[in-house]
This record gives sequence, structure tokens and C-alpha cells, in this order.
Amino acid sequence: MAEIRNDWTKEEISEIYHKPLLDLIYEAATIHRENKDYSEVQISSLISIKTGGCPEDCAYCPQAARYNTGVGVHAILPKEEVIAAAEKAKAGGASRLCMGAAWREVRDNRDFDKVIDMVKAVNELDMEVCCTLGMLTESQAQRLADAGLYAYNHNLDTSEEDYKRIITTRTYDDRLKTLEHVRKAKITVCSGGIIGLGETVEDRISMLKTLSSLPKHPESVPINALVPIKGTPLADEARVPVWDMVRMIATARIVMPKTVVRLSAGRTEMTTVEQALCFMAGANSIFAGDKLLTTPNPSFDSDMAMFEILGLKPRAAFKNGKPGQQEHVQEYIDIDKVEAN
Ligand code: SAM
Ligand code: DTB
Ligand code: SF4
Repeated sequence: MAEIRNDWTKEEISEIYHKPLLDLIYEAATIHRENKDYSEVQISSLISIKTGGCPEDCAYCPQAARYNTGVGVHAILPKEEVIAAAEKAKAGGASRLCMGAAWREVRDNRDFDKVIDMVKAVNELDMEVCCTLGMLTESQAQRLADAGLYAYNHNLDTSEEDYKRIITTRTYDDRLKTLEHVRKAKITVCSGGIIGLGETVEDRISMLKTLSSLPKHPESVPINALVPIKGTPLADEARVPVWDMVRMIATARIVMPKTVVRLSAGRTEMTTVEQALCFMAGANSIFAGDKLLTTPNPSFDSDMAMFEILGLKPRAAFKNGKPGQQEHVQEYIDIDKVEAN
């Protein structure tokens, strides 16, 4: 069994990333296949519960108020709409609903009360509920946990060294603090990044080093390919080669063997063959449904057709325990080994 390590060095991660491609895929696939559920793919569906008008300056984001991207500002969605979307996603095979808000941080106001109600309602549908709402304090994380939140998404996006080039309105440390608050509240952690921002390969390796050095590996790591958005500073970035996506996924799979690695934004530009390579390289999750937050994504039907061809099946909800029952964290991470390191 692959050992869980929290002390990977950048040199080791770089050596893995730069292996001859087929050796890299073979190694990642071998580790992935030690996992009894390797043909299961976790399906998450996204819904933007509060779109646009965000005060942050994330250079990739269609929802930053300061860029002219054509994404309007919308008030928070009514709970009924979220429930209807959750039911549709569940019927399409999704086991998790991820609710996103274009906020810098959560404020203790009526909108947060509404999010808490949504978390409770989606939980009652027996789906895993995830939120991505920006920065959180310890007490806000605890409130979400008490409402039954299963996962919190908060991406590092790039390396610490590269962060200021992409975002100036918050720091890497702010990001890491929120991840700590999420952990402390015993919510599972979903944190990954984007490739194709104009970063170097060293930045990608550095980001994987940070993720794999967290006291516990994130339960999910989304790997997004930049969706270039007109009006943002990164509108003209070249599309990332699929080989880079495969290398990133395979390296994440090897350094975080028990983590769910999600082939995230960018799938509309990928063929089934290209996605198959990503699954071979250890990806075991996708976002499904015809929209991510504001941009298009393959439909449930086309993904089910792809699963049929590749012999993959959707993973059921709560395979690692219900919210608050932390057995699933134990299953992902061998605590004794972590403490021994
Ligand atoms: N505002 C919250 C935050 O930033 O944490 C939550 C929503 S934000 C849209 C969630 C994540 O979406 C970002 O961290 C980023 O990784 C991803 N994202 C946003 N725009 C993207 C794009 N154009 N291409 C790929 N990923 C993108
Ligand atoms: C993640 O890593 N990717 C998702 C989700 N977490 C929130 C978001 C992708 C957004 C792509 C651009 C858009 O649709 O607005
Ligand atoms: Fe977009 Fe989130 Fe950055 Fe706001 S904080 S600009 S929603 S990525």
C-alpha cells in the first residue's frame, strides 16, 4: 500500500512530475488501483448561489466586479431553486452538491443564515453538501459543520511564490488559515488549483508541496484548467496542453494516494480520449452538469455515455461516513503514520 507522507520535498515531487509520461501514468495508475474503488468516480454538481460582483481581484475570475466579463450581479438564490437543482443533480448521478458564492469572505448576516438553511435542506436529500464561500472564521466553519456541511472548497490556486501575480486582495496565508478553520470544525477539506495561469512548472510543484504538507491531506484536490474569460487579465493565456493536466493529476495521485483527485474545469475542451488518460492517471472525480459556476460544462448525459465507454461508475454518497462522523478522515489518512513522521 502507498504510504501517506506529509514530508514530500519539492525535489521529489519534481522528479515525479518530470518522469517519462507513460512511466508517470503507469505509476499513478498502479497506486490508484491499490484502492478497491478505483473504477468509481465521485460526481459533484456545482450551483452558483450568489453570482458576480465580487470585490476580489483574482485574475482568472469571471465574477470579479472589477473586470468587464459580462457576468451580472445577482442576489442570493431562493432555497427552493437550490433544492430543485440538487434534486436534478441527484437524478443525474451526482452524490455531492457544491454551492458557490462570489464572496471574499462570509459575513455573519442574513445571507449566511440563508446558506445555513440551504445546507440543512440539501443534507436532507441525502447528498453530500459542499460550500465554497471564500474566507471563513472558526465560528462560521463550526456553524456550517453544525448544519451538516460535508466539505468546504477553498483553492490555493497556485504556488505561494506566484500568488501575488494572480491575486493581490488577500494572501496565501489567509487561504491557509481558512483551511485550518475548516479542519478544526471537522469538515472535509477540498483544496486544489488551476493550471494555465501562466505559472511555471516549479509553481505547480510548489502548490502540490503545500497541499501534501498540510497536517492532513485534503480529502479532495480539484485540478482545474484555466477557462480563459474575456475581460479578465488572463483572457489571452494559451490553453494548457492536456499532457500538463495528466502530469498534474498523476503527480497529485502519487503524493496524495488516498485523496479524491478531481478533473475539474476545462473538460469542455477535452475529448473522451484525453479525459480517459486523466482517469487512468488517477483522477476519480468530476464536476458534472451543463454549467460550472458561470461557464459551460459537459452534460450529465454525455458524461454518462463517457462512463459507459470507459467502464466507470458514479460513486454513492457518504461512502466514508456522514457529516460529523469523522471515520472517513481516519480512512483517508493513517493517523499513526502521520504522527510518526
Ligand atoms: N469566492 C470563493 C473563493 O474564491 O474561494 C468561491 C468561488 S471561486 C469562483 C472558486 C474557485 O473557482 C476559485 O478558487 C478558482 O480555483 C476557480 N475558478 C474561478 N474561475 C476560474 C476559471 N476561469 N478557470 C478555472 N477555475 C476557475
Ligand atoms: C473548483 O476547483 N472549480 C470549481 C469549484 N471548485 C468551485 C469552479 C470552476 C469555475 C470555473 C469558472 C466558472 O464557471 O465561473
Ligand atoms: Fe472569483 Fe472567488 Fe476570487 Fe471572488 S474570491 S474573484 S468569486 S475566485
